[in-house]
Amino acid sequence: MTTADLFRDLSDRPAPVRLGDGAWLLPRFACDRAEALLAALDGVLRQAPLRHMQTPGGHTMTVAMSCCGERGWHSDAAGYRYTTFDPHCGRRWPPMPAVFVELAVAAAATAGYPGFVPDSCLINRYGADAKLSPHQDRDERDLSHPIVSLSLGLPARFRFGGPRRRDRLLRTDLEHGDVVVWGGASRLAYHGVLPLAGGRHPSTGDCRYNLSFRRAG
Ligand code: MD3
Ligand code: FE
Repeated sequence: MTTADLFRDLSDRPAPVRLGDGAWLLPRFACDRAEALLAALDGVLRQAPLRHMQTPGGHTMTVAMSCCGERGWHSDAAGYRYTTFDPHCGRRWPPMPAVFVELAVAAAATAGYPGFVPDSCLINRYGADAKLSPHQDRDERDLSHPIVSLSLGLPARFRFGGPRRRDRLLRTDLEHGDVVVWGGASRLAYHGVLPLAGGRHPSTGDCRYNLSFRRAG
């Protein structure tokens, strides 16, 4: 490796940015693996197609979702829960690709969570105007495990606050290859995504993907 390669590798991966207590943004952490991650994602989505789930309140989510791993997150009129079978087809969720597990384990360790191994990956696809209203993630059995979130494609206007709904929301953009690790006191932070702005990304076209790696069981 030449000095120029070293310099480029360093500047390609800026230092972690602390977003909150226990929450770290790892800018472009996944950029060098993005094409392998997207190829693996394609394989998962052929087995478990994206779908617009129903909220318990009877609304249809604007974000299209699917899952892989031992457990998958599901929402319908009966509520939110993790399942070991895809309700859409009755088969197990597709296995989590090794490149997903490796990315999640490496990001968690970099952010100070060395024991983290995901058993679930929730896949969110944002088309034009898709959004996610502020919410907490608390359907996982043991909330001491962090959540590792990977953004691919078009940028998101992401918002996060504190453990109470009334806590002020801060805004940050999440871009292609960015990884955020949410643990500690930030694990129960309210967070959401503003409607996706239009545009085209060379790797994903007109959409954004978010993959969130969880230890659900
Ligand atoms: C902060 N997804 O799927 S990922 C979700 O961009 C979700 O699709 C968003 O919120 C997305 O539940 C945001 C970032 C994220 C994920 C989990 C968190 C932030 C979090 C859990 C606790 C605090
Ligand atoms: Fe969430």
